[in-house]
Amino acid sequence: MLTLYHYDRSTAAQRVRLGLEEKKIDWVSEIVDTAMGDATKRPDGFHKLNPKGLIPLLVHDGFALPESTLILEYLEEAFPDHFTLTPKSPQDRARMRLWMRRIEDGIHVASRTIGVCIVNRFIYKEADKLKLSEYYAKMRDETRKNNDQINTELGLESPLLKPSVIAFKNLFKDMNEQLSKTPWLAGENYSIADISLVVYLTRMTSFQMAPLWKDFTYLQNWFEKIKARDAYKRAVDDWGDVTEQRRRENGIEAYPILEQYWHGK
Ligand SMILES: N[C@@H](CCC(=O)N[C@@H](CS)C(=O)NCC(=O)O)C(=O)O
Repeated sequence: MLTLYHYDRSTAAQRVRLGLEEKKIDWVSEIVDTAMGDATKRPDGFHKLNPKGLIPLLVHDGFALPESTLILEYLEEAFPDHFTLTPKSPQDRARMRLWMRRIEDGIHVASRTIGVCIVNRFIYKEADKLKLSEYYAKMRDETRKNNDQINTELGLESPLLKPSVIAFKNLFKDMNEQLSKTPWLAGENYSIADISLVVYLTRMTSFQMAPLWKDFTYLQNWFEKIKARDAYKRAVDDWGDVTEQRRRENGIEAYPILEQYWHGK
């Protein structure tokens, strides 16, 4: 029995759903969506399973595991007879892990900054004030809390936004270069590295930022190839994104500033 606590548009949840769908593992869905600034959406005892209070959280036969990239690695090891998403050669495996390391080395935080500056700040401003202060009181990660507060207050003027946009420019450029040499990020095989990073293409595209990487043709072809997979449809498209319209509209408005930041101006 395998349960995933998650919600529709979370990039970290999309990544785990992609792994589950590619591997064709049966799973049960439990929605925990606190992202509108409402901590009451967590079921009782959730913090015992994941002290950070974040999703995704996997519970497999009573074993609770947070952290999306670790969940993907766990699924590889716990379900060895299913479709494999880990290459065989030690070099490709190391390259796969290097790509996944980028997420924890700043990309996930940069993605949150961009999201809060463009969309979540408006959601928080409309949220129930009492609920929002409870939400922040329960947020364990002080850096996340500080960043959220700066980004909510300053939006497109936040000093954290430009470095976040540049972090994506560097990531996408590096991915494009790798993909000019090999069909997948780790090498010859589709792996959890591709799954782990494709969700940021989905997210940044939802802000209508794609013209910024129009010259990264290898990256674009790779994205199209993954989007055409059945698993992507089931893991990403079918779950949708309740904030899709806001992402599109606010993204279009923010574009001129994002473009300046992208070019280091
Ligand atoms: N490092 C964690 C990050 C998890 C994370 O940031 N989860 C976000 C969604 S992408 C979340 O739970 N958001 C709820 C909230 O912000 O209230 C992972 O990879 O699983």
